[in-house]
Amino acid sequence: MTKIIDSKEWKALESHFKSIKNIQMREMFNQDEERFNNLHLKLDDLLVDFSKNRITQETIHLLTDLAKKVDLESWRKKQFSGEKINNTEDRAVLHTALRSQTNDPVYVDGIDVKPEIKKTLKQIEEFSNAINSGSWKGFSGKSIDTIVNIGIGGSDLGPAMVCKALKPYANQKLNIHFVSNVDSADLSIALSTCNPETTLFIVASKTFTTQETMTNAFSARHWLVNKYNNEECIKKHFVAVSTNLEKVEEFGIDQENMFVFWDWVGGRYSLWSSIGLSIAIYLGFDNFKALQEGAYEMDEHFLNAPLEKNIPVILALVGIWYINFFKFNTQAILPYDQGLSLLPSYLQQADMESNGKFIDRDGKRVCVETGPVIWGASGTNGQHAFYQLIHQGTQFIPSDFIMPIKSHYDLGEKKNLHHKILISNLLAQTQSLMMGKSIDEARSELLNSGLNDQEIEKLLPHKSFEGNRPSNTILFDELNPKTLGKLIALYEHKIFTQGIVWHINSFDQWGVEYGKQIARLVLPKIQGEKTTNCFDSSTNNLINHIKNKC
Ligand code: G6Q
Repeated sequence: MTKIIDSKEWKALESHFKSIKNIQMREMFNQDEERFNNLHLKLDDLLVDFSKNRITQETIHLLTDLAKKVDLESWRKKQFSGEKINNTEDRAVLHTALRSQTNDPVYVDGIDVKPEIKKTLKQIEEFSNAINSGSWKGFSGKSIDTIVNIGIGGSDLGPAMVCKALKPYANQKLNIHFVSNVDSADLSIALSTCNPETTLFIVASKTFTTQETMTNAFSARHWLVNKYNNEECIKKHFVAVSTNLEKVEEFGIDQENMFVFWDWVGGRYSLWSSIGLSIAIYLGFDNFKALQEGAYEMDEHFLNAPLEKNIPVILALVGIWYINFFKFNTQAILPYDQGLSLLPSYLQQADMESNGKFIDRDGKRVCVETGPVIWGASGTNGQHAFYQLIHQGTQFIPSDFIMPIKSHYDLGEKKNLHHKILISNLLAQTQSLMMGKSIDEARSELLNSGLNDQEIEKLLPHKSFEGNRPSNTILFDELNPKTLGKLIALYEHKIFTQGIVWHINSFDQWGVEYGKQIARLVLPKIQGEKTTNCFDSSTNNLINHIKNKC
């Protein structure tokens, strides 16, 4: 296969890059009144403005040519139809089938997966209804008022993010905790507010072997059994979400309290599966369904919209433009919504675990940069912390600003004041990052503030901003389940598209597996009596130092 960098599409982008790399966005806006109109897209209540990027319409044409060159459209079909595109694990990638709103069959190894999905959804519906109605009773006959989801990575981040984001839709009588860290502080703090008679533990683990999750699950079980002095209590207070029936039974959870999913659901794409049980309970099954419906609408858009008008494709290609041509290898996620404060870490996993790869689908070293470093925090907190570097640092950081137009909350004397302040901050940031402040503008500002010439000259370099700092703005009417579903699916497809352009498998995670493997090598040495000398001298000495202190 020809390397992507040798293709005529890549070369066309390289020469286009040379011609526009120094152009200021503010000039492009001055010269083209239609810039916003031409460089934004809408899908229902979602508006994505990508006009504040260092691109022209020509850039978009050339980038979509690149997407055609790598055959994005047929890869997209392969994914949705159940082909085993996760080639290193020989698995299909079908989180999209989990939220499909049609009865059209999807086959894996000749078997339609839809009936099993439907059956499991029914089980989730019945169970979440039973918890919410109070008909599910704990061992002492009391209803459940607290959910503790024990899981890590893909079995934690998605449900935790969604439950926090959609708290206004939750059953306000339910408390929910997400315990992921093997640090005993995490589980201990959660348990300190739990009543064993009214707490339900969801052990969420695809493999049911993950060290952190299983350690927490066994400790939670020990805590519960200690209170009741009767192992029978497990049946009423523990359920499992997993693909590993044998391990679930070994733990002592009844098969009928197990919610299955399948190897074709990747951990970081699993919130749509039984891993979303905590979501379905906390927000109610109808809201879980609405989340799925929203994602399905984005799936349909991704599958059917032409590449130039396709929101996930455009965001992916603009990302490629920065990573591979400008060499800006980082991306900030900046939600202006407190509920979405976990979105940066959720997307950090989704993107970095999917596209943090230097080996391509054919086992060869990639010839271009791949996944960027993803990070961020909710606005306006970030403004008072790291935005300095975004404005004036030596690195350029393409940033996604994300915000609902209406808030679920209102406070204070003046209606919607908080939210209007939030909105104005977002717009002020994206505008000033793009525009910057020229030396002349800074000078006249300093003059107006009454400084003398000497003081002005001293401050001028510090008070001017070169601007031209790129951002996308993603707005929606309000943060509801459907819209959140759309937003998550948008990023999933963005990640997929970039993976196709880079010719990597976005659906394996050998680095995570490696971490799981090496953790098991060190533990026995920490627990053992003898001095360790089987690793490098740094690791040996650190282990021995720790052992001396224990
Ligand atoms: C996600 C990764 C990883 C995984 C966790 C938990 O795509 O595979 O983050 O979700 O390691 O794994 P288990 O669900 O098997 O416990």
